[in-house]
Amino acid sequence: MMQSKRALITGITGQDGSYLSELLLEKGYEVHGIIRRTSTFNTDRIDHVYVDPHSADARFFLHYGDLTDGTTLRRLLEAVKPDEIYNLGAQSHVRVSFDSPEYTVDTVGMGVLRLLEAIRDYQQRTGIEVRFYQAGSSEMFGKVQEVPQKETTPFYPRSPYACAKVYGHWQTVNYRESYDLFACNGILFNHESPRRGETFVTRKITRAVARIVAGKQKKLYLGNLDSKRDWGYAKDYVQAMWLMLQQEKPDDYVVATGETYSIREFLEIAFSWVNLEWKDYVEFDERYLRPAEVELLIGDPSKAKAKLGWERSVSFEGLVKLMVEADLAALDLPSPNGKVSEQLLKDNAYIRQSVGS
Ligand code: NDP
Ligand code: GDR
Repeated sequence: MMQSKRALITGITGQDGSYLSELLLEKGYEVHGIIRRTSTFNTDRIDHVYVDPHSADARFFLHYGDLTDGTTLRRLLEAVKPDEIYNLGAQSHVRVSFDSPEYTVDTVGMGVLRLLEAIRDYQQRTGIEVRFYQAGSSEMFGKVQEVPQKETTPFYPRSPYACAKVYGHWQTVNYRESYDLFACNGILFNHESPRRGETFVTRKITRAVARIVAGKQKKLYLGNLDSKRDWGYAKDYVQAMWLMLQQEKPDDYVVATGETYSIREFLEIAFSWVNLEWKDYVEFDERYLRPAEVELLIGDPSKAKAKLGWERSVSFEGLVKLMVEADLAALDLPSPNGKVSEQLLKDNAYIRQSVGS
């Protein structure tokens, strides 16, 4: 019988980690994830795929570790012996990276180096190839140099987070070229879902819409409404990560929709889906402004389309509605068109738990 492939995922408890786990389990992988020890449970997004590791057919395993702790990363690599590593772990909030720059850079930048060093030693000693995916970001493009942004567009990072991602990007390229590692950078533009963290602007808006409808919230405080983002659906984007590691040669890819919209446009669609006018509810709070802002992101996904055969499956409007509906369903409110799809309820398993608590 063919041995199933083994994957090791950092950031498995995050939005992307949860969708990637589902995808790899569907494909027959044995999935190992690194989680951080926390005083309360932080596994809501993956509880539905968790099975007791004692059961004979268990293919999903969690291990304690941290990207700031290189010794543990090495030990886990030796113990798990993965075919593929997906490095999704990060302090991923851009605004927060201005408040905690050292920690952010240690996790987002140095964390990549720690993993690459561990892989390099492991591969040289055992001769076993470990394929590596680095979760790069459109934030690396930062201040506009070229539109749309593609793989060859120069980086101009505008936050501690983005600077650290640029560092991780170039170390990944450098280890590929220096030590012949199968290492890929995905340069992913914003991707959202019902499992998106509650403090990112899209989820903050869709969650507020549902709470306003439910009478649980009166106002929504936001910062800059003029910035524009290229927003896609997270479930589509984890497919691209996997595809990158299945190619003959390692390479770097932009993953994006090729469309851009402002926060205002997001607000417009989200509120009008429940027949509300966003201007009646949204207030400005300067606390949500950033010392330096990324004004415009729009990606060119043609390389990912041509080489990986990757395409998005959900439009911008479809994404906004899907997120609003999921947040309505989480509060047991009906969808404006009277029914909520089964897939949406499945995606909603996570937010049903977190919203009520
Ligand atoms: P999330 O913020 O939802 O998840 C981040 C994950 O990283 C969580 O599992 C978190 O664990 C974990 N983590 C945080 N700090 C550490 C640490 N020190 N050591 C180990 N793990 C840690 O992010 P997303 O799922 O949205 O994003 C996944 C990756 O893709 C990130 O690297 C992000 O920067 C990058 N990215 C995301 C984009 C997006 O639009 N979503 C776009 C481009 C790149 P815990 O649950 O314990 O906090
Ligand atoms: P971003 O996402 O910074 O693009 O990073 P976020 O949703 O935080 O901000 C998008 C834009 O919205 C503006 N904004 C606000 N943002 C937040 N979070 N909260 C607010 O109240 C608010 N008001 C306005 C921001 O100024 C910004 O212009 C995300 C993260 O997932 C990164 O990890 C990832 O690398 C990039 O996407 C691609």
